[in-house]
Amino acid sequence: MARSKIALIGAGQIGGTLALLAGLKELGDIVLFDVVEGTPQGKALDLAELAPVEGFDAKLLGTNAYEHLAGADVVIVTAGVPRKPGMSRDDLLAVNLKVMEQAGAGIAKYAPDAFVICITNPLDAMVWALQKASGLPRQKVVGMAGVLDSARLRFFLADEFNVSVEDVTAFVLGGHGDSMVPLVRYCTVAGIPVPDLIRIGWTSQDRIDAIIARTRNGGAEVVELLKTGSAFYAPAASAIAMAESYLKDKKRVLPVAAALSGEYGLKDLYVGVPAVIGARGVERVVELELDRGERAQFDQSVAAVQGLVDACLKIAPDLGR
Ligand code: A3D
Repeated sequence: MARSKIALIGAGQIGGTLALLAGLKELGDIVLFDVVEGTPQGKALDLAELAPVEGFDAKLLGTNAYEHLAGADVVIVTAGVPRKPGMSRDDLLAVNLKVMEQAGAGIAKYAPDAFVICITNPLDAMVWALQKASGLPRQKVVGMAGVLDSARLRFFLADEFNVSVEDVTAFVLGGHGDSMVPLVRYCTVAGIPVPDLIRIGWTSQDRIDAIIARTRNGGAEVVELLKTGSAFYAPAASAIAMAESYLKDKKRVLPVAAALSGEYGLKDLYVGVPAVIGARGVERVVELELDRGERAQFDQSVAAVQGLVDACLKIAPDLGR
């Protein structure tokens, strides 16, 4: 059986880490694409030279040409620019929207059968734009945010309870960042819901509230420490978990930004929801009943996502057609 092919559009901090993890997990051959000359080529060569040490077989190619995406099974998009001083969120949105249009056209031409994972921010709007620009089926284009947000929450909870991260599950809904909706009643330690652990005195509601606030602020906390750039190890690992579930048809249930078609009363919008990721892409969205408070938070999160999509439509009205 031929090896799978994983194409990475954007060979920056996350792109390089994605290539490393895909290699270590032997997910397939890897193409690193970037507009900067030398960066993808240098990273691909460095990683090819790491392969004998780690003992994995993969072809690694660095390129500035979209044609090398040809036949990719998975495409992960991190291309774009981060916010610079003096730049508003909307300025960033306009710049990265153009990048999504280019990436979408490249994917449509060379890798129309791929499963596409978007990581570029502002995530929920960029994945929407990427799907529109590529014209790929909606179940084959997803955004990575929830796996990362819930991994952060899992880490904080494991630390709080002094238990293995493996035994902690966490659950987040909604858009990425400030407006995410963590559902504490669905966070568990070995199947025991966190509210039960509060009741038996393992922690307090105040401490859980502080953990939720820290999770919402998780990206900013890393940015403040790094001073240049944003988190890249955990975001890359999160996208690789999604790619692996698709390539191996694992059917993992992961929180992803998925295109909704009526679920949660929403249409034509990408929002973070739990979904089954298998060989057909997003195979099923889990639609939960939310209580009043959760629904209010979810609606607020959806409104923030809708605002970003509206801003995209103002800049590029054609995407709406
Ligand atoms: P960075 O290291 O700057 O890499 C981005 C790469 O994109 C650079 O190598 C650029 O040269 C390249 N690039 C710019 N324009 C183009 C283009 N038109 N075509 C191809 N490549 C291009 O950033 P990073 O890897 O740290 O982060 C990448 C993106 O992920 C950013 O938008 C971050 O905000 C975002 N991010 C999202 C999350 C989520 O959880 C959603 C987490 C962390 C980062």
